[in-house]
Amino acid sequence: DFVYSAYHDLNSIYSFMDMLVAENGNLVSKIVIGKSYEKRPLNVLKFSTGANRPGIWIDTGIHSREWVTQASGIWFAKKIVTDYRRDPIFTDILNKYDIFLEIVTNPDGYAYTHSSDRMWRKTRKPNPGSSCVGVDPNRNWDARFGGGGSSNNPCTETYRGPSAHSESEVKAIVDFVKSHGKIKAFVSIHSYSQMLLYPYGYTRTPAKDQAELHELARKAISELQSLYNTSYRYGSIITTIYQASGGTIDWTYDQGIKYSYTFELRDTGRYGFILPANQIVPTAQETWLALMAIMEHTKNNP
Ligand code: 0X9
Ligand code: ZN
Repeated sequence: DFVYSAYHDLNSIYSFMDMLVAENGNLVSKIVIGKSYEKRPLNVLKFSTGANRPGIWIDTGIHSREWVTQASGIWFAKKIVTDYRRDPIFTDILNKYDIFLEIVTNPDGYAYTHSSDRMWRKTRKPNPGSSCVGVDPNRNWDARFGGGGSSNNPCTETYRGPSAHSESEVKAIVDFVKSHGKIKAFVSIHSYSQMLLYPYGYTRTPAKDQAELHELARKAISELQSLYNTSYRYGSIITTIYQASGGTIDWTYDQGIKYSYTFELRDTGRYGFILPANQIVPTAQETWLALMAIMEHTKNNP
């Protein structure tokens, strides 16, 4: 049986997905939305109970070293198949919305964190004219691409890449979101810092839905804190963490997806990216409560 309280390599996570689909075929399917630079499949789990539904998107692991996020994504997948038809509030959500979950959003980077460098963050595409490898996939989106809080130097951790959507891992999500056309909430999960963030990262100009996004963030983190008393900060990216241009949720928000959020999961720096495995399940459990608040609000405000 799959061990949720341990970290797993890429093959093990991909096997988990196939197992989940094999055991819950009427609820879960696997969609391949593209290929990584190193030709790995970009797998998305689709949880669906009917045709033509609007969608809720969740991604984990776009930064490969943030291992508690992929591990939490696995736990969410299991939680979804467990709670459907058991938890009435969740059942109502999944009777109205499809959920799309990309657990390993940067598979080349994730494989590299196991094989070579546990602290690898970026993609693994070589940069012509540089010996430094990779692009920051959270600076690569067409949301004031090239603006403040992103770098044009391939040797930095925030290198934005040669052009917006240059990374196939990013472009695959862009194409998916555009072709789906009915994604109503988009949650991109990082670690660490214990924050729940909403747009914008590229400007201090408040998002037009700032008041609603702020109030929902407050509600979501209050649910999160209720389980293990973990405290979170919340607010816009630029006012709460730092300026970051070309980020995922600034792009999704500007595409019209109002409920666009980014989490920074545990901890606040004691262990940082190397969070002990005994914190995986509690982190996932508390985060799920915040996700439920966001999904329920999305459902109630169509
Ligand atoms: O710098 C980042 O990309 C994020 N922090 S992390 O330590 N996970 O790398 C924060 C950026 C805020 N998120 C978005 N701009 N979407
Ligand atoms: Zn990150």
